[in-house]
Amino acid sequence: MKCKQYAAWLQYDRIEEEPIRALQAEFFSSIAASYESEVVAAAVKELCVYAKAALGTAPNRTAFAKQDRPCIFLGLKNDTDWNAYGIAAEKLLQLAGEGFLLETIGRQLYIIGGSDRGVLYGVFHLLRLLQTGSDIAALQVLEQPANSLRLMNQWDNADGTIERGYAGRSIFYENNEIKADLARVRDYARLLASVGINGISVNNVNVHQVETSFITSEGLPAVARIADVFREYGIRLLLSVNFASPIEVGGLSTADPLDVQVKEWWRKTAAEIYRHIPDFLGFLVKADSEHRPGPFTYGRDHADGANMLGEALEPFGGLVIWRCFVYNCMQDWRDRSTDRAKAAYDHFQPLDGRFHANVILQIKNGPMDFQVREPVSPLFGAMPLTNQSMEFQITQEYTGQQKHLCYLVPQWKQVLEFDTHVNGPGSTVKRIVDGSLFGRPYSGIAAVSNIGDDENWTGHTLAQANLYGYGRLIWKPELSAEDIAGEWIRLTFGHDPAVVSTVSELLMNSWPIYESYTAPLGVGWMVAPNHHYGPDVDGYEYSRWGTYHFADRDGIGVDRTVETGTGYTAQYAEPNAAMYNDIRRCPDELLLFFHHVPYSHRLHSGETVIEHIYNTRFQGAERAEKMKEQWQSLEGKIDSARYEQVLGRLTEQAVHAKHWRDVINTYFYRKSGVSDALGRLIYT
Ligand code: GCV
Repeated sequence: MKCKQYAAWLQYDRIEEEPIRALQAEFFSSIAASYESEVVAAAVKELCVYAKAALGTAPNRTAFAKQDRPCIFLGLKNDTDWNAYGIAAEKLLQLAGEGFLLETIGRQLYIIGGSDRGVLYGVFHLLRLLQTGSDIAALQVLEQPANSLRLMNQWDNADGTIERGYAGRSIFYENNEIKADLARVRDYARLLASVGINGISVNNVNVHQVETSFITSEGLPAVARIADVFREYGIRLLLSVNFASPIEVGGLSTADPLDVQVKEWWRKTAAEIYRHIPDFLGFLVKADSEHRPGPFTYGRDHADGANMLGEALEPFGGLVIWRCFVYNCMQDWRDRSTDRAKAAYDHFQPLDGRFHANVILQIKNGPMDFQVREPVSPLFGAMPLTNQSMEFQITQEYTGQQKHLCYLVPQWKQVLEFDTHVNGPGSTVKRIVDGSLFGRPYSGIAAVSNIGDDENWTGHTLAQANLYGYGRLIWKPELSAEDIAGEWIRLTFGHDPAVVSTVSELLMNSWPIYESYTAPLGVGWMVAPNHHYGPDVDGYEYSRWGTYHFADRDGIGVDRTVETGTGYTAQYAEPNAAMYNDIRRCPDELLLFFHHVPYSHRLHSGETVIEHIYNTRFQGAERAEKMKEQWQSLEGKIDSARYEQVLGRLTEQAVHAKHWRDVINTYFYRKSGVSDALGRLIYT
């Protein structure tokens, strides 16, 4: 029996209200499927798991035929004359691909998918509805996912470590091998499918030696075992590949993308991959970034590199997902003209129109690197002739490493809603990454996973909300962060109103609270080098990474204006360019990202910058302490294992927030010499 932490949001708690349980049990008395496949089998199995746990019943599998008895019917849009069962033709017309229809007619429930994945998503949605209070006798739901690619990126290494992982070791690998027992991977696939994820890359984008050989005939049989497990849940496999593979495992002397032998090597490699994994989704590539090999070595550009791989995968329908996280990581801090934020746009925008149809550029949400606050990357929408996808980071590298609570759905939501204006008003990021703004054939969203082999998957039990929320948001970006939180809480902890409202408040306040005691006003970093946990204001100030705040005795911030700064603001379309460029109109929360200002500069909020720094650090630490107390009010309402686990994390957060407060306040007091107007304790 797996524990509650492990079950995450698939608790399937027994329905206690007798009439509701009896009604659901009636529907669940039999299941009939008009289509058989591995994925439909997973859907049926899920219904049975729910029936056993929540209703205490075991459904009969019956032959698919019209009948008068209560029944759940599963099938594909095109495999049955659904009109004959009473389903309206116009509804079926709206159904496509991975969408689903849930409809109750009398005592029969229909789950119809545009494909077998659609059926599976329909089942998980049904179970979500039943557990959050919907009436099974009155269901009328039609859903289509907004994004066609809904991807998870693992940064797992074959040695069992996870780059930027905060929840234990890899569930995929140990001792440089793929684990013999993939039961936990299957459980992960089930969790991912339950929120609509349909593709996963299973190795770190920094592809080291062992993982480079995953694409060889020796490596592929083991990788195919992972693909087999994910396939059961409709999830297709991607691999991160090493651009220098032709040299490292192919015996060639070059990886030049225009070299005939190199092209041939990749073509043969692609054929070999598809022999082992016929539904392989494609390659994820980090090239010419942070010392990873790439086309620059041969005087070629990113289009040359990506297209060469695109051509190799094309005959098999595979995709190349090429990351835009490309910048100079050997910068000289003395050089004020180079701006890391400009790099992705500078490298990629001029290549618009040159990428093959099966190449997608994967762009991090911000121009720097997953900070607690960044503007949206100006590359979104700046390449109308190119497929673009979003990269979010669920793993909390810069947002408290799953020791601090930081519910990230509100941040992602803000990014997706951002209006780039690239094609006039309404050119939101969500319409760029779902492909609709420019009619792109491939598009979608990926995120770096936050799971490991910790019993609760995510280190901090409440960080499960980020994994859940990511899937739900990218399926339907119209959902609010609060609604997603509410769903997750009910599914995870049940319906006690005190639990629902307290946990919701904790989640919804957590991002602003985390921001309020860490780096201020969008300036970023101020974390300890390498591991990135905890404050070190100058930790990166004189380093080669291009991540500076430029604080001196008079002021702080990065001048990215056109007139006196790096000119980064010009990468945005109007009116965003002018808004960010104008110190009077730049939003407070991003002020220091765009402008270097004196500490006495007055924000729209009415506070000066130094007052804001002190005030928010004091408030942030206090609010972190309060979060712990709020959680303590739930003692006895949540099982002790999860209660204690979260309490431990919130206790650590409260202590650590004070450390952040004091380090930042003292730093700025020492730099500026400005005392706190309210006379609070700042260490000198
Ligand atoms: C996988 C940041 C992280 C690195 C990560 C890199 C990337 O720099 O600190 O660990 O490497 O981003 O996204 O490629």
